[in-house]
Amino acid sequence: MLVNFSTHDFPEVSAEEAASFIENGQTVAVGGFTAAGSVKLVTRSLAERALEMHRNGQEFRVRLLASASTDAAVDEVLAAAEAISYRVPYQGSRLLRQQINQHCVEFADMHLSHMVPLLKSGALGPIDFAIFEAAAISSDGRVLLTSGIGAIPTIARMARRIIVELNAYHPPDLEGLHDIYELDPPPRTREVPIYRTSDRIGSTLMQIDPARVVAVVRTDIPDNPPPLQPMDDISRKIGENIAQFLLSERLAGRIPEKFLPLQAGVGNVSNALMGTLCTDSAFPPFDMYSELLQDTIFDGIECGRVRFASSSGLAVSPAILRRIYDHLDEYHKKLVLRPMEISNHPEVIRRLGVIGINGALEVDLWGNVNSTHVSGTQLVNGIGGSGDFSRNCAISIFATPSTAKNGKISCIVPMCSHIDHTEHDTQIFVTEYGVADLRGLCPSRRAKTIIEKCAHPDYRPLLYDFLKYDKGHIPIDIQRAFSCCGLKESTSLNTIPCRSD
Ligand code: 0RQ
Repeated sequence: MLVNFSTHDFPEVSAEEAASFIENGQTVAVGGFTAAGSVKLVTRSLAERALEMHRNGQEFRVRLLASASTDAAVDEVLAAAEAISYRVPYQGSRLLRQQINQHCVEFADMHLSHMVPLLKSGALGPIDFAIFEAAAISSDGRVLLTSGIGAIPTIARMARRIIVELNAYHPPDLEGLHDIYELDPPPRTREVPIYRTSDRIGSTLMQIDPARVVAVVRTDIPDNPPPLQPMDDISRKIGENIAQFLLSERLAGRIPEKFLPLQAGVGNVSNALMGTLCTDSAFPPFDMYSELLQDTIFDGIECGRVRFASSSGLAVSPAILRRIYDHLDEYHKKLVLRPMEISNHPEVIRRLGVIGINGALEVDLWGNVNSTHVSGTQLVNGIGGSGDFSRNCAISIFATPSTAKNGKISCIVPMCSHIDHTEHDTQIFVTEYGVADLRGLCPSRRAKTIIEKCAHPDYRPLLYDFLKYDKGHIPIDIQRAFSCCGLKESTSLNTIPCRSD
């Protein structure tokens, strides 16, 4: 067990004092992965400091680096104080999204697997402060991390100064759950020796330079991710369609008897469909090799359907996190938390033959996917790790309801208004209507298959109409795809009213 933290080892200060060290224009890198293990206190004080300085007519904004989305206490609170000038690589806050879409905050949308290599290369600039959460820290700089890891090992090593939120909510017997491993930069990068989901290759504690710890702030606040919607009929049907498809792949010998590890993306649909896979009695037990784990996976672990889960964060509700912490003895055998450099590493995803299941805003007839920008312009969250998995996994699935906004928008469109995942990186599409398996199909066959298997019946005639054009390998009338029905604002089928309303 880690040597207990002693107040004599590091300067123990209030959140206000810690925030007062940070200057306008500095680069602050925060730890955690989604709300899991996110910073919760110092950023609130930083926002208050920004507001105070703005009231006095002074500039105060920081460049904010994170691993993924964060607790509301980071993105939402700092955005409300107009204290963010720049942000990478992924976000999930409503307010920050608005500021990004209004050009008030510069945001670079990035594959999560690119974040750590870019940090190490120096391309994102120096880091003035790393702020991250710990369950314990020893005087020689050994750190027990909490429920989310993300890029913490790298930002803690690179930052000039470190602020630690020592959060007593996370129990000391978390020790053993983490597998901390950092890769050397090129050309010295070695292989990542993970051959099974449960392999551990690093250390259970993170080592930092204790001399750079300028503040320790005590807290006892639990993680508090935004609540997910309860499972609805559409998500249940999508989950059933995925389960049936994967079972038929196994029957055909394309998935081994013992199955392949699964990855599941972020959001309501993903949480719901994993709930279906975890409760479908016909579905065999499986492993998760994912970047985050949402609530329903833990029902699967507890009933034995999920054998082992590897992730960079526990993106779960407070009730599920409590359940995990109350049964840590059991979870130590079934769960590992890794840095995002490893959870999202293309080499491991490819080697393990992961089945990737991610969400989409819209999918086009040729197999391109838009996961990030409504109508091609308005950012929702970001690409996150969806591309890391879809591009490198053995079977790539994109799942979406066939329509959005109460049926007023088709999620199957003639051509995506923004493309995150190209036709070359996608294979299988699933909606509540069925499964379109595009592997090995030419563009025309892809288009017919997607309409037939996945589009909402109300939209099928409109979509079939686009197939009348027959010029070129990808036979799409680009002019019409982006300006159909004379709607000047239209960038895709999204804006064509389908029903009488
Ligand atoms: O809007 O929130 O206003 O109701 O988009 O849509 O159907 O609830 O789906 O929560 O599963 O999220 C692609 C955003 C789907 C997610 C996306 C509107 C819809 C709703 C959400 P409201 P749903 P989900 C691992 C991998 C990229 C990152 C990723 C995502 C809102 O899956 O961010 O996968 N993926 N990371 O009404 C206009 C359309 C729409 C639409 C849906 N065609 N046009 N609005 N919506 N389709 C995690 C990490 O990387 C950390």
